[in-house]
Amino acid sequence: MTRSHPRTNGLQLGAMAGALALVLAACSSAATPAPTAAPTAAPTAVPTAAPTATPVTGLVNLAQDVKLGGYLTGAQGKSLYLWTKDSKDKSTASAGVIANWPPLLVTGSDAPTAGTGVTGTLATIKRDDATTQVTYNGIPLYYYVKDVKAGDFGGQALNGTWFLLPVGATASSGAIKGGIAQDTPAASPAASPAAAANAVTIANFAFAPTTLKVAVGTTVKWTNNDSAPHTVTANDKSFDSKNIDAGKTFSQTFATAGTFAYACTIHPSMTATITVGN
Ligand SMILES: [Cu+2]
Repeated sequence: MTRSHPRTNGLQLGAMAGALALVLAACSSAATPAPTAAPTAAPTAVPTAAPTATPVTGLVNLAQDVKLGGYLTGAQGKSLYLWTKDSKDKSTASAGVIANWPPLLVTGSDAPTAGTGVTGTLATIKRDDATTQVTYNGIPLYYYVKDVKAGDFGGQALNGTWFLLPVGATASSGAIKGGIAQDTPAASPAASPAAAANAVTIANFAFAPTTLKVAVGTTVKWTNNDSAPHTVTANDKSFDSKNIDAGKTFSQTFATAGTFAYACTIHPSMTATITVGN
């Protein structure tokens, strides 16, 4: 029993501690300020991609597309094009044209620079507006205004006059040659083997034949012989193949009479018509 005292004291201390705890608890619960929402880190202005220090003007590089192969690119990997209406070392693109097809320019005394894999001759020509345009093997180079990033080549085969350039494209005797799919003339109907009456071939960024007349109920079959994908898309949206990859086909049965104009959504200059009659 000699330990009863300390034990009693212990209980008393315990009770006191308990009371104190209650007071503290009451006190603290009253005093604790409502938790303020942790301040979210003040949004520090995220620096937009810092422009690369002095951009190299007139840098010509090489990009690869699984379908089209290698083609020349300029700033930020954007596609470069030739224009078949130009001639060797001579741009004929007016101000109206270059509004959509900005020339690849260099400024001051800069010389164009070839990136890895770009063999051939880079040089410059003076434009009528006194700017200096880069040429590749004598071919004036342009961007397409609707291409916004690397890998875009919406200008390919546009109007049948603008083409991407592979390494090795040349201008000779004044003529611009060697663009991707430029120099293979569209198969003339006479030269191609008698096509089935319900078949359309897609080659060299064109439909052949461009007009086809079929009976109601006919299934027309398109075959993409190009290395690039194309679509068969009705102007009235009554049919749409979506992308037809290289070597693939698309079939559409025409159950009602009428004339159906269609185009490739990727290359709007590719147009043709199916006439369905009895
Ligand atoms: Cu197309």
